[in-house]
Amino acid sequence: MLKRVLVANRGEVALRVMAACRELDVETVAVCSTADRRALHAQAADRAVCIGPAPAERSYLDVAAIIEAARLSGADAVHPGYGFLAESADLAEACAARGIVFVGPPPAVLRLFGDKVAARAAMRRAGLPVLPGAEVSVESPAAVHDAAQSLGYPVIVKARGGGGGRGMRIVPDAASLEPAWRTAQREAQSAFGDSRLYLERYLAAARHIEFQVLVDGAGTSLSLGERECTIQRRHQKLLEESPSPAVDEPTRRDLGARIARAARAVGYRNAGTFEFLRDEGGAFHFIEVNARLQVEHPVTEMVTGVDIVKEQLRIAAGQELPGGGASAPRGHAIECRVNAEHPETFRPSPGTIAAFTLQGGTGPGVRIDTDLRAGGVVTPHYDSLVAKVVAHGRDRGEAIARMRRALTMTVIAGIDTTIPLHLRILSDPDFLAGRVSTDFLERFASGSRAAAGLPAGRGG
Ligand code: MV4
Repeated sequence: MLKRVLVANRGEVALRVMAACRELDVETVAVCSTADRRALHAQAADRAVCIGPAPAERSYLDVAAIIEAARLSGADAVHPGYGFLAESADLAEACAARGIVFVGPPPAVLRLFGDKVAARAAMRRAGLPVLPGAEVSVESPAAVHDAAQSLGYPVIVKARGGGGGRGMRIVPDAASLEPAWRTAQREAQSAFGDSRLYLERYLAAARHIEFQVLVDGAGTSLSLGERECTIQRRHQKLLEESPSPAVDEPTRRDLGARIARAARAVGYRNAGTFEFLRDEGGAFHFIEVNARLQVEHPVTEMVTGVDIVKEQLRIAAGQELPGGGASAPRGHAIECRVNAEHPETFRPSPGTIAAFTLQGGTGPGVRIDTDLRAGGVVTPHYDSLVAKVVAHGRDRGEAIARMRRALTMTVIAGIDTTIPLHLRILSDPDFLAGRVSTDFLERFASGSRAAAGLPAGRGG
């Protein structure tokens, strides 16, 4: 096994990785910025190294600082969590050059899936049904128009070096193409340092469904089924569940096996998520790969019983997965992301936690992953996710009932959180019937804004 793992992250995910390390008797090293000296993750590790000032570019995103902290602390592995450097081929390469194990895919795989156009081409060659799109980054306006025309409107413009929905622009018609293209190009340049774009046909009323897979160093894979992640606001997921109400067991087995084959074909190792859109006719279309642990991994853990982070560490240490290939879901799990945000306007709400209770976790089937504590501070410097409440039940109805119990019995005072929004979603008739599509929150939020006397349209 690994001896000492440096956790190159903060917040709840840093604690989650440390929990897996403790179970495996692996020592932990935290890194923190000066803004996080008193953060729980820095105190929960066997030791902590301060790696720079509050801005993430100078701390959690600084590859050289992470490598130096690993060297200083004698860590033999780095787990990047999610976000920050989780999909950084540069970090994975820097680790390899120092003989440090990177807990994630090899650098070449990170580079492949970091380029969304190359990823689409590779996955089509590997036999996955890829959403129709323009595979080449088009330079001239005329060529862009031609590509969009042949795909058929509406189309969507995405950043080739992006992912996760940042820098995306929906284009309803030819007249909107050029302004959308220019805006997306600017956004992509500032967000990813890469202004290259690509086009896809836009699926308006789809469901966002992603498949979790593990692959060990010998190429043995384990398919862990899917997560339904359709309820998103501005491409930030709010609530996820597993299994998806829109996937039956034959589809799960078939797609899971094809994804595992495609992953092996490109030398994939460790944990990965393959994102698909399911259209109204029930067809699945590949869109991208997340080559990392994901925020919503707990719903998969709840229904499969597999500890994904422990498996990541085992795989990184050269251990093999058990055979069997796939794991069918047991019951149903839902995750609500609790963000330090106003539940109607989504304005960030940093501050000091005046009170915090975990009584929502009383009773079976509930898991709360969080770095909150009474007296703790939510800083404005980083992502606003402060807790994940996950509920498991024998079926979707029981999972929903347990989630409502858990959210009602969880008190977070001193900051605004998205808990009230979750409670409303959990009693929405469409949600209860499993009738969700990508326009769910737009419709839902505009209704609730009207009810709250706020103008319709963009929040914030
Ligand atoms: C799309 C799409 C429709 N058509 N791509 C959002 C996150 C990113 N990983 C992929 N996303 C989408 N890509 C095509 N070609 C719909 C989404 C999408 C979405 C879009 C608008 C509002 C809510 C959404 C929720 C999930 C997915």
